[in-house]
Amino acid sequence: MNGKAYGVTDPISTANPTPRENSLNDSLIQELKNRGSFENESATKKRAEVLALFQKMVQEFVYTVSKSKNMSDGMAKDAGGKVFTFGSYRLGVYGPGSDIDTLVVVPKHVTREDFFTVFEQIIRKRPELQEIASVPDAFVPIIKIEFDGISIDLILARLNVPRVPLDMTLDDKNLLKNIDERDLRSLNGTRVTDEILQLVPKPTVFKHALRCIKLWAQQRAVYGNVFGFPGGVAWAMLVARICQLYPNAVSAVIVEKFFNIYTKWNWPQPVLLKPIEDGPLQVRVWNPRLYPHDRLHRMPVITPAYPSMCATHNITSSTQKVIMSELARGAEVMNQINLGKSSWSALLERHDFFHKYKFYLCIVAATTSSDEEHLKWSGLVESKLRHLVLKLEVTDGIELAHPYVKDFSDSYILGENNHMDVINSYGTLSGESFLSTLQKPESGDNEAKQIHLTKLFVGLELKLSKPTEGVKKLDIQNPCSEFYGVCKNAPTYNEQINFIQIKNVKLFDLPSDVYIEGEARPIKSGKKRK
Ligand code: 3AT
Ligand code: MN
Ligand code: MN
Repeated sequence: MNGKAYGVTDPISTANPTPRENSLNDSLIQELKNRGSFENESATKKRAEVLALFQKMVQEFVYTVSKSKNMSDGMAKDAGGKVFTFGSYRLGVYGPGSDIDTLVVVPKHVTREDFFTVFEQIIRKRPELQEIASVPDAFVPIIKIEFDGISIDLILARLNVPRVPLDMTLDDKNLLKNIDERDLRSLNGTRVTDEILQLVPKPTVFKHALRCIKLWAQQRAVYGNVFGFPGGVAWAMLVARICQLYPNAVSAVIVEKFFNIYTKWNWPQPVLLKPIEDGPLQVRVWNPRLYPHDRLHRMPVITPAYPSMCATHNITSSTQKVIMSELARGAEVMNQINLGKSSWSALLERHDFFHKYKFYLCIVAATTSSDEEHLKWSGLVESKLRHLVLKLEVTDGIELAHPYVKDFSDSYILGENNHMDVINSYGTLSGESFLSTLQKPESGDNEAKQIHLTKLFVGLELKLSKPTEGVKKLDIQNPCSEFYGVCKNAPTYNEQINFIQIKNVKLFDLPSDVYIEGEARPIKSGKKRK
């Protein structure tokens, strides 16, 4: 150890790894490799080259704008401009399919409009450009591109400084003073990931452990902020805290302690990587003593960079139960792995969401217009699903409302069919015979009238009713109509083209596409399945 203390408490153990732990760690890395978690060297080298090229392009951009504002050549060159990264690339946990999340930092005299005109033109001139989509009016304005086979997300932060030199860092919170809210939001991703990496004792140990936990969370369907589960940054902070507590451990041990510690964690005690700091802005910093709203967070995981926020405010009572039961399963499998009775692949086994409930709700969002319109509508419905879960979990007779973390989508040519017939059939096994008579549109097939559909699932666990109460029928009218209301209240909702429906689907009537290749459907039988 280098003597530096990490985190808000002393470490639990500073022990070095044993030979057994080292060999367990080797088998973990091998398992990650087998599952394609790592990208090959040449692809990784290419990412670095593309980023170096973008650094040059950003300097050209700042130079061009500076010159157009009558700066001298020397001043225009000194104005600088710098690219930073965040997301999985910055955290070192990217795989072959990952994008590069890139932050472009520019001095004050370069505007956001310049970004979407001058910089966009510089990108468009490059022969490596394959696709480009700009969304200047998004919450976080963004340019999304495909460049030389790599997806790149580009966002902008304009700082209140005259120059952005190459050795600039973003850790100084005074940089946040007197800047636009969009610039603040854009800076946040890089500031948080940079701090996380500063706050772990051994970055490589952290990265490999995080790869394992991310894979585990995805396989077990507990990954995804919109659905009420931790997202990438939250899982990263959860792993980082364990690294602080065991500064000399190998990744395999970090994973084991991760399950051990979080199954026993005294929630809602927050997970912190360092003490929460004050700062120069008029913004709220997470503080449950001051803000009643913050007291509602069930499993708070707090971002280290000022202004600290809770990255897990979306967790509900149901998703907390699901997360806790997955953590318990993880701890149990880790025990077995330690006894030599199980393997890493068992830890990373796929979830059984579409096998384990008797009743599901299928939420169908449909659009009888363009693909783009449907993307907006289905995205909206998806972002509101948590509200339905929150209403369901306080409904009489419901023990648990478990949202699934992925959507499923299809498009059909409507032809002479009524859109309601399609929507009514969508999302069940019994509806599939009708749907199979419809044609799927070819790409570029824009003329024929199409219907686009997206389905989401919530698994329901019902409360066992007491024998004295008799069988009550479950009434989910209210949560459903409130959910319809929330979705249809959105300014983008258009009743001519947007539709929403919630249906009850029993286990054996679940549609085929929720099962992956090689996964057998649940079969009705008198005998109990395991
Ligand atoms: P991949 O390896 O790229 O799949 P990732 O963790 O890098 O995993 P993303 O590229 O989707 O995931 O996101 C990177 C960060 O960008 C995470 C989050 O801080 C931010 N982000 C992603 N989507 C949104 C969004 N819709 N609005 C605001 N911030 C977002
Ligand atoms: Mn990414
Ligand atoms: Mn991205």
